[in-house]
Amino acid sequence: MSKYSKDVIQMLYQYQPEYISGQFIAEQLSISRTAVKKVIDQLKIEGCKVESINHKGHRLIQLPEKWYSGIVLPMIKEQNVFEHVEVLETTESTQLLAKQKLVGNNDTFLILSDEQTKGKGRFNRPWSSSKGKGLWMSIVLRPNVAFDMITKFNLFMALGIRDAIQQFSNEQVEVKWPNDIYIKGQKVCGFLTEMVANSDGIEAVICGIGINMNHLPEDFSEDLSQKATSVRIHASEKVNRYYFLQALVNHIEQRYTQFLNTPFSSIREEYIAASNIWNKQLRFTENGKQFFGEALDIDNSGFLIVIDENKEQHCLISADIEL
Ligand code: BT5
Repeated sequence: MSKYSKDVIQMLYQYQPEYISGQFIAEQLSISRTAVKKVIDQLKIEGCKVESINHKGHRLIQLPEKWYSGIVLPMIKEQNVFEHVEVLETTESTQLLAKQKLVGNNDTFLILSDEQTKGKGRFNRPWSSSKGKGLWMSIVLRPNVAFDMITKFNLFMALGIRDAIQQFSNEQVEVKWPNDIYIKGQKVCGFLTEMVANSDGIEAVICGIGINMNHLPEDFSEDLSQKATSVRIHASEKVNRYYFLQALVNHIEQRYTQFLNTPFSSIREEYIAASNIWNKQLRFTENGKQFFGEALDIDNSGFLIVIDENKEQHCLISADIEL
């Protein structure tokens, strides 16, 4: 990728649907018109829909499929949640990178990668993050709250992610307490929340979100094919990842504000209604121990109340649940 492609695509994005001349781009970036033409030709080869008309100039007629930081940055900056954004073609894990990048500063930021080579779920389980198909990202926020608020944060994020997916899905999108989002019994998204805290409270919350976006059933590996789904499978058409990202950041911002200002009890009913764990026999794994039971309720603190086969009640803060 040319070192100017970020700037050129950013200008095309910011001026769309207007045309901008090669001369104007060249002047703004202090490069030659030939250099501008080269960059635009390259963007077209990469699949960007840029229309070029003599004496009018160039315009972006459709948001591309590929991630370009020149588009993600201005799009996300409009929403005021993150101070900076990093867009990568590939990385081991955005979560790992976010944890490295939060040290020594107090910034809020978002890291997005087109592919992860070592994506991780909870308890270090692998998270499949193939190139070009999904939304693999980590966000770092700095809520000025006590560290036991992390559970509550997770619950609000679940609804934010659910809201965004619901905007694109024709089927009902459900939350599987505490960390998964499902459509029709299959996992469309997994997320995890980690934190850095000291005795004064939380220094940073790192939330890693993995959403299967444009996968078709055959794109999943054999072990995932029965249990995973994508937004595309339940949407009317292929999902443009930029529009989805914009919606997601918007919903995250709303739920984050709600998290900072209201107790969990204010969304408890909504959370319960969005959950897919009621009235079924479930297998729970908590701290390595397994038992079968039924979920009864989620209390005002966000704990899951469960009754096991021996009629004993459990109050769970986190667990693995198999439907
Ligand atoms: C999660 O873990 O569901 C949290 C996943 C978080 C992934 C994001 S992507 C961006 C950021 N960077 C990272 O490295 N991670 C975060 P858990 O509840 O442990 O679920 C993991 C299990 O889900 C695996 O054991 C598989 O069975 C299944 N799985 C793996 N990849 C999947 C996929 N793409 N779609 C659906 N299920 C998947």
